[in-house]
Parts: sequence; structure tokens; C-alpha cells
Amino acid sequence: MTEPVSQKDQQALVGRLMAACGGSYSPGTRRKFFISGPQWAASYQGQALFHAPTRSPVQPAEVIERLAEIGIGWWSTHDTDIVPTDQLMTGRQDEILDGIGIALKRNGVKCSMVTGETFYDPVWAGSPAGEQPEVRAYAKRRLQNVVEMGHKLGAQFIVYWPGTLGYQFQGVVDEARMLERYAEEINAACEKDLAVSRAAATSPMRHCLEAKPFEPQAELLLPTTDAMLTFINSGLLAHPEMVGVNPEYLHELMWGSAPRAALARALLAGKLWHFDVNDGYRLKHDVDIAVGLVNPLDWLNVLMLLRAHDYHGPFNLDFKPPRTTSNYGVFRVSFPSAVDRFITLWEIAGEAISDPIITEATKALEGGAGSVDPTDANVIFEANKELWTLHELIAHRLVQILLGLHRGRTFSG
Ligand code: GLO
Ligand code: MG
Ligand code: MG
Repeated sequence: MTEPVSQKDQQALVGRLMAACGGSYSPGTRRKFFISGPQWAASYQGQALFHAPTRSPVQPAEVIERLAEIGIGWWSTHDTDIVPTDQLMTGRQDEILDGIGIALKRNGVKCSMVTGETFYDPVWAGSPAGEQPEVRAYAKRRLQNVVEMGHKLGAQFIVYWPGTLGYQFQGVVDEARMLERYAEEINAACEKDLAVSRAAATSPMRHCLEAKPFEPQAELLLPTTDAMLTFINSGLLAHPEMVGVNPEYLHELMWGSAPRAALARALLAGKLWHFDVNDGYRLKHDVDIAVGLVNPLDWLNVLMLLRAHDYHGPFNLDFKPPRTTSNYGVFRVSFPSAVDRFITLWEIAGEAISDPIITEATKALEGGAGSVDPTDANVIFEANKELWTLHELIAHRLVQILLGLHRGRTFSG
């Protein structure tokens, strides 16, 4: 029989076991990384279609304070995470933003990104770019208002997850028309940004499109980061140079893609500006598990790619603390452990990149076998076949480095 732990002793138990886990970085070290904590992740109450909330609400000022204690130096938010929908674009919005500005300053946290909610409110039921002109005019105002909020909070990035841009029933909307209309809304936001930044003599923000393959519509018009890149280059955007992408690790995995390959395509297009980091499973719904809890090896590979290609944008912790984690656990376990796994994987990626065995094997593969008859496939294959064994050797080495086996962690029978 195991001993029950009474309610009053449970936080102390979690705190003690978390400390016993070790492997955590100091707030100062964590702050060196461009990691942002979303308001919506920290204040998520665990609710969903089949789920009642399990946690109580957490106000922005408290989120900012807790992130600062952990050492997360950046904060991101939806417009409606901080201003109720009916108070947007009113004097109350300004008061709220002033209060948040004070909380940010007091805690030494910066706002990195703002984003518009275009999925939750009933007004978006038929998508933010549907048939009715008044809905689209409201969508434009909302996005332009997000731009203003971003400037006020000093954000460098604005993210657009279009949410309900899609449909439940085929044949109701004209997809091409809907995309044209959505582009007009992004254009309105870019124009607003240019006007505001010109007037304030500041730089315009980086506008980043985020795709998701399923949810919250049955069919979505921009389901993948590649679709977003095509949209940026479609000729519909008035300022394609202002628009890049915010891939989300899990959103790419959900449709069966290799997230690392999706990131590589965005990198090559010069459009990888912002990155939502989390974890989950292929071909399942958007479980938004914290980074590295499901696919640490894949994450190691992702970070090797980003380090090798000098990605310098934010890593936005777009996960949902699970319903089984308490309010206390969100800031004692969810956020610090997510940051620490991320930093550890980042450092392991650096180690793997400079590992002498991987370096030598990679160079050998790139050197090839030397000059052989260039017209004879069989001769080329025979000349190289021993080199190709290095592929599996490199894969083994990566797992060794990930698990620390190269440092002598061996198991004997
Ligand atoms: C939902 C998205 C969402 C966006 C956020 C930013 O699946 O991941 O969290 O990242 O709305 O635009
Ligand atoms: Mg996201
Ligand atoms: Mg998600």
C-alpha cells in the first residue's frame, strides 16, 4: 500500500521532485535565448470541446511576473487574451495596454509578438474572409488594431493563424475568392503597419503566417507552411517582402510532414522568421504537448538544422499545459521544464554539429570515392558502397549523443 499524500502536502512534493530532477538552467541562462511565453499558454484553463476547465484563470500581470521569475524574457499575446472583444478599439484598450506596459517593464520582460484572434468569437463562424462585407471590414479593423497594439507594446512580430479560413461544406465558398479576400485583410494590416511605423519613425513589424492542417474547420484553405509560402508569392499580397511564416512544429507533423524539411523549405525561401515550438503526434489532433516530450530525437535534428542555418528568430512556447497539471504546476513544472528541455536540446545540437565522428563521416561522404567511370552506375555504386554505411553510423552517433551514451553511459548484463 502506498501512503496517500494529503492535499496540503502535494505542492511541496511536486516542488521537491522537480528540484530532484535537476538539469535545470538558471533564469539568467534561460534569458539569453529568444524564447517567448504566450499569454494563452500560461492562462489556458484546460477546456476543450469534451473537456471542462481544470485550472483557474491567470491574469496577464501574473503571467508576466511568473515568466520573469523563470527567466523567460519574452511574452506574446492574442489581442483578446488581454482585451475583451467588446473593449477592443476603445479607451479601455489603451488603459489595459498601459497597465501591461508597466508590468513588462517592472519585470524586465519584452513583448515579442502580438496576434489577432480570428477563430473563437462567433463573428468568425463563417471565416474571417467570408461572403459578408461587414465581417471582412471588421476583420480588417481587427488586424489593423493588432498592428497598433503591437507598436504600442514594442513587438517586432505579428503572427496570423487564420483560424476558420476554410469551410464545413463543399461548394459553398469559392476558394480562390476567399483567398483573395484574406489577402486584402493582410494587405490592410501591412499598410497600417507602414503608416504607423512611418509616423513613429520605427521599423515595421515582421508579419508571419501560421498554417494548421485541420481544425477548426473541416477543410482549410492554407493548411501547410508550403501553402503559406505559395500564398505569399501568389501576387495577391501588396507587400510580400513584409510577410514570412511562423511554422508550428506540431502543425507540420500533424499532416504527416517532416517538420525539419518544412523548416528547410521556409529557410531557403528566406521566410523563416518565427517558430512555434511544441510536440505531439502525426495524424492526430492539435495536442500541443510541450517541446521534446514526444519526439526528442526529431527535435535534436530540427535544432541542428536551425543552428547550421543561423536561425535567429523567436522560439515561441506554443504548447498547452495538460489538464492534469495544476495552476501551481504550470509555472513550477510546465514552463521551466519546457525551457530547460529546449536549451538542453539546443546544446546537444551544438555538440552534434561539432562532433568529430559525425564531422569526419560527413566529410568523407561529401568527398566521395574519387574518380571512377562517370557513365557506369554499377562502378559508381561499387566505389561508394562502403561509404554509405556511414549513414547508419551517423544516425547511431546522434542517438548516442542524445542519450549521453558517448559519455560512457553503458549498461552491462
Ligand atoms: C492553434 C495555433 C495558435 C496560434 C496562435 C497565434 O492551433 O497554434 O495557438 O499559434 O493563435 O496566432
Ligand atoms: Mg501555433
Ligand atoms: Mg497547435
